[in-house]
Amino acid sequence: MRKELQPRKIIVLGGDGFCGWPTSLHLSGLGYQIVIVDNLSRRQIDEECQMNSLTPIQPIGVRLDAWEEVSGQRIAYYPLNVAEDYEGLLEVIRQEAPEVIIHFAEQRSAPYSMKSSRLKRYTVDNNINATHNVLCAIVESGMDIHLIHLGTMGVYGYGTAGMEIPEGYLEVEVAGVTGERLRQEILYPTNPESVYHMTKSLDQLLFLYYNKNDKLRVTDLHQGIVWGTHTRETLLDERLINRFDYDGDYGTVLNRFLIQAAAGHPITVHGTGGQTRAFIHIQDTVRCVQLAVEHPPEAGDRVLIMNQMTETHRVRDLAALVSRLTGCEIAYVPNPRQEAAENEFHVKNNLFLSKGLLPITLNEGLLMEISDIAHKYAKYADSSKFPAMSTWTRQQQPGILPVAEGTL
Ligand code: NAD
Ligand code: USQ
Repeated sequence: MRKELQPRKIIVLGGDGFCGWPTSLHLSGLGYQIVIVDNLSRRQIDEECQMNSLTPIQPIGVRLDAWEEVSGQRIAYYPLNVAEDYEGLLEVIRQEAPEVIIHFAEQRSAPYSMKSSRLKRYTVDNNINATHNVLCAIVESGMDIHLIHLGTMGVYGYGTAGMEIPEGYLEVEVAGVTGERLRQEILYPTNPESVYHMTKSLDQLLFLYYNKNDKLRVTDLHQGIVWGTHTRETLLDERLINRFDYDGDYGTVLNRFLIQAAAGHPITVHGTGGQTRAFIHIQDTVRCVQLAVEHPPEAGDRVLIMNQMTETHRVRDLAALVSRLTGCEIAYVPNPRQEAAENEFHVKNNLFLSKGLLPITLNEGLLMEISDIAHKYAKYADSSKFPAMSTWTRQQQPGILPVAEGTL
C-alpha cells in the first residue's frame, strides 16, 4: 500500500555532479524514473581552471549508456542552464511531470566563490537564480511537486554556539509588549563565511517565502562536508565512477588530505587546524536523499529542515589521523580564509537517525578510501594544484599586506 504512495518520477537538477550523479544512480536503482538536468558548468570550470577530477569521469552520454547496460534503466538527460533558461526548465517540468525535484544545481565551492568579483557575482547569479527559477516554475506548473534542496551546515556559521545546533529552527523567548514572555520558533540566524555559503542562506528565505505564499512542499537538507568517492552503484562499472576533487578550490578537506598523503605531499592544515566541521560519507548522502524522498512534508507544513551530517571533527585531528595511518607529514600553512581559529561545533541529526539512517563512520570508511582511491589514483594528482590560493580578503593576498590577524 505504502509503495503506491511513493513518487515514481524524479528530476535531479545538477545530476552530473559529485553528489548528484551517485544520487541519480541510487534512486534509479531503487526503481524511480530519473531525469537529469545539468548544464555541465562544473566540467567547464575544470577546463577554465586547468583541473581534472582525479578519477576518470566519463562524458555524461557514456555514463548514461553504461548505467543502462548495467541496470537496464534509462536515465533521461536535458542539458539546460537552470539559472538562465527559465522557459526551458518550465517545459521540462511540464513534459516530465515529476513528483519530486532534487536541486543540487549550484556553484558549490567556497574558495571559488571568493576568487574575484566576477566569481562572487557568478556564484550569486547562478545559485540564487537557479533556486528562484525552480520555485517559480513549480508554482507556474500548477503541479504538487516536493522540492528537495541540498543546503549546507555553513548557513549556521562556525562560531561556538555553546549548544547543539538544532535542525533549522531555534526556539526563542522574547518579552511581549506588556512584559509577558512569548515563545517562538524562528529560522536559526544565518552567519555565512563565504559568498557561496551566503547564497545558501539566501536560498533559505526563498524557500520560506514560497512555502508560506504558495504552500510549496520543501525539504532543505543542511549538509556537512561530503567525503569518500564510491557508492554501491558507482562501483558497478568503472565508466560510472564518481568525480573526486582534490585541488585548492573544489577539493574538500578530508579527501584532499587523503590524496596529499598518498602523493607524498605534506597535509595542508590551515592555521592551527582548530576548525571543527560536520562530515558525511557520500554513501550516506545518497541514502539521506532517498529518506527525504520517502518522507515528504505534508501539504501546509513549514519547510522541513534536516541536518545531513553524521559526525563532527576538528581539522587538525583529521590531519593527525591521516598522518598516523599513512606516515605522511603535516604542514601548518597560513589560513587563506577568514574564519575563527578554533570553534566547538555540536549538531543535532535526530531527524535522519529516526528515519533509519545507519551512518558510515570515519573509522570504517577511511581505510577503504586510502587503499582504494588514494593509492590507485594518487599518481594522477598534479601537486601544483594542492595549495589553496583563494584568499577571503585583499589584505590576505601574499605580497600586498600582512595576513589578517587571528587567521594564522
Ligand atoms: P558539483 O559542483 O559536483 O555538482 C553540481 C552540479 O550542478 C554540476 O554538475 C554542475 O554542472 C551543475 N550546475 C551548477 N549550476 C547549474 C545550472 N545553473 N544549471 C544546471 N546545472 C548546474 O557539487 P556537489 O558537490 O555535487 O554539490 C551538490 C550540492 O550539494 C550543491 O548545491 C552543494 O552546495 C551541496 N553540498 C555539497 C557538499 C560537498 O561536500 N560536496 C556539502 C554540502 C552541500
Ligand atoms: N581546510 C584545511 N586545509 C585544506 C582544506 C581545507 O585546513 O587543505 C580547512 C578550511 O580552512 C575549513 C575546513 O577545512 O576550515 C573545511 O574546508 P572544506 O573546503 O572542506 O569545506 P567548505 O569550504 O566548508 O565547503 C565544503 C563544500 C561545500 C559545502 C560545505 C559544507 O565545498 O559545498 O557546503 O563543505 S559545510 O562546511 O558544512 O558548510
